[in-house]
Amino acid sequence: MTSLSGLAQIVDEAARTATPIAQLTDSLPDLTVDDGYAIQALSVARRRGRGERRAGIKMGLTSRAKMAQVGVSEVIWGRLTDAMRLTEGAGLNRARYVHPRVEPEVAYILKRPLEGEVSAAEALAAVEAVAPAMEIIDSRYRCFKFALSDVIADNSSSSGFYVGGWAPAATDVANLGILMEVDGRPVQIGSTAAILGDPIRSLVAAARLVAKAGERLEAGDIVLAGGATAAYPLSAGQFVQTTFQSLGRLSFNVEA
Ligand code: OOG
Ligand code: MG
Repeated sequence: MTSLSGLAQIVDEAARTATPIAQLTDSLPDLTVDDGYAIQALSVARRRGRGERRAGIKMGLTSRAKMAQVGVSEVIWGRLTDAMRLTEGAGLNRARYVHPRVEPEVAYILKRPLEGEVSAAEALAAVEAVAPAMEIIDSRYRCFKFALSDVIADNSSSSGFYVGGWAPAATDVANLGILMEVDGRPVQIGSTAAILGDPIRSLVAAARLVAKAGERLEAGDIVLAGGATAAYPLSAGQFVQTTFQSLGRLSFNVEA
């Protein structure tokens, strides 16, 4: 059997070179969720070896819309690096991705570490600020199709993220309207409440899941709470804008 580090090299190279690959479970149907997280950790270690720094974590499949879109119903997580952070106004380079999609999210930034079983109040007390965000997901698997252990191994499809202006941690983000538009046309309408009923629950889940891997959330970490709506496919030439009630608006152009 191919070693976990061999599999980490496969998913990392696919991401680095924007080359689609077969699902790992096609040839390794017994690949477990734990294997998936081990591959993810090894593949992100390769990124660190190339100089990328920890930026935080992303939660995935925290809304029904997202679970239904990809046919996987488990909350998952992945690792964010500084190289994945995109600057508003800088545009998204389509050529760097296999088949990118965008989804509206909420971002938290922490002022204190969080670890293991915490309450929503404890999670909130560790938050420095909250912001509107958009995640660019890009499964490296052909046709964006995967099983649970595949997507986890592929760093839960994470590939980029935009964060808007930070608002005080006390801002109520439990149920804010979201409108995502492409070229002035609404493509997704939703609410932050779609994220586990309240995005703070995603932060609670993040602390628990990351602890299972023997790690913790650190001060300075950004935590993306997960897509509030289904993701929308991107192509060159589009202008994407998302408006979040109370939190504001963020946008980018997709460049060829
Ligand atoms: C998996 C990643 C899910 C989210 O916000 O739910 C995710 C995928 O949809 O490819 O990022
Ligand atoms: Mg996401």
